[in-house]
Amino acid sequence: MSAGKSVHWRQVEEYFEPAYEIFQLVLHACVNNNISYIGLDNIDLLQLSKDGKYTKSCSVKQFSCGDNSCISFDKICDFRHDCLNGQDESNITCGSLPLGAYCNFDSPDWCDWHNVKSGDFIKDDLDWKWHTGSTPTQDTGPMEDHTTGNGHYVYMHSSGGTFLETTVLESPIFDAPDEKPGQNCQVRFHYFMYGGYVSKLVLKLVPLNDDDLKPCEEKNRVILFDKFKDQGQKWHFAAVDIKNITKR
Ligand SMILES: [Ca+2]
Ligand SMILES: [Ca+2]
Repeated sequence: MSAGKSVHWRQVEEYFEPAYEIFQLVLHACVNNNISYIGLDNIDLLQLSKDGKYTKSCSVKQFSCGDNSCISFDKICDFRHDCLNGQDESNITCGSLPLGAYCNFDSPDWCDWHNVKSGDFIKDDLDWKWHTGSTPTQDTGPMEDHTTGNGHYVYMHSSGGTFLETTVLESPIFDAPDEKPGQNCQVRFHYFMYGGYVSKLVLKLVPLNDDDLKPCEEKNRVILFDKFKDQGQKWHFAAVDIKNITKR
């Protein structure tokens, strides 16, 4: 480009109505001499929504935030605002989830998760505690919850107890998703394991008897996740697929 001419990017918007269900777009570029350049960047394909506004067309594996942006489905209802407008965590998007399936231990408190007492198939010596701020014993537990830093979380305290003490936190009963076999569920959570006495954290799937909803025996429970020993003084993220649970 010769001196004195301004050089800048231009934004172009073209409107069209595709006549086919499957289509491509091609951009042909020609330059008329050897000192011309054409650059391309930030190509966006939008679609006309029912309210007459152009919105971003997201892929089948993406969630539309409704503001011309898309996020992956695994960022929906994970307590983080990935859409600028917060649509991924809104009541419209997450409000239909069953209590206990979207739980930050802030509102409502335990979301139907509860402490278990020792029973036929379970040994339970201690209790989970609902808490905010740092744990009572200095330098062992979280300093704050993972959601906002000001909210609640639950913890169990293992130091000072007898060897191999156990405490169990149990979810409410969930219905299997009404989807095709092979489309797995996933459970995601944050955990904090710090301190010399912490030994083990295990997440299990407990199939229930169809007739009386009694939990199955220990041998038929499925270990989805397990972690041993000190994992450092920080919250960790876990995402675990739950396979082969669908309505019959
Ligand atoms: Ca999110
Ligand atoms: Ca929380």
